[in-house]
Amino acid sequence: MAVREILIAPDPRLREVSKPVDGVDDDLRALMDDMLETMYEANGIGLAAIQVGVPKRVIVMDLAGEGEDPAPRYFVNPQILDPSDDTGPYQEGCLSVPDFYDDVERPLRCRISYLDYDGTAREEDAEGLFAVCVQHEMDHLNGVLFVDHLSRLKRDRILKKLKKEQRLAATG
Ligand code: QAP
Ligand code: CO
Repeated sequence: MAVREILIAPDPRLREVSKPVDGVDDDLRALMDDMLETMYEANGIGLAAIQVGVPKRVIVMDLAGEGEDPAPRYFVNPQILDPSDDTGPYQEGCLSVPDFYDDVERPLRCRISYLDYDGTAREEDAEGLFAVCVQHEMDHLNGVLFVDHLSRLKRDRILKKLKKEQRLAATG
């Protein structure tokens, strides 16, 4: 396993639409292992493959609270089925948008289908933080960031600040 570099917005690669995966093999499991290690090292709860520069429809997640046992989860070719009509706000962040957080309104519940770490097809109901996280990560697979759900003014401000930070970091 290895920690990979997380792409930071406005990196154009984060706008790519990720491609479905043929099936789950050892190479894909190695990618998922790296993604999980990268996510843990950055103190995240969810990570999409494109955030480490790999445009595949793969997500890892761990929603265990502090002091709880790790609960890694893997979603390959995930799909959202019948999102609820009722929506609610949740204060989101993103490892690719470091140190910015804001409320995003999304369906409160949905059903998801996906392949798991073994390649087994699964379906389950999502609500609460799980539903928020799945939808946030699914957005990444379509090149969408949580800041795209904010006003244009807020989004532009955040992306501009991130760009400037990276320019300053690069030039020392
Ligand atoms: C997406 O986000 C998410 O800025 C996952 O300094 C967020 O793991 C789903 C993080 C909220 C549901 C609710 C962000 C860590 C982690 C930061 C993350 C930071 C350190 C974000
Ligand atoms: Co994110």
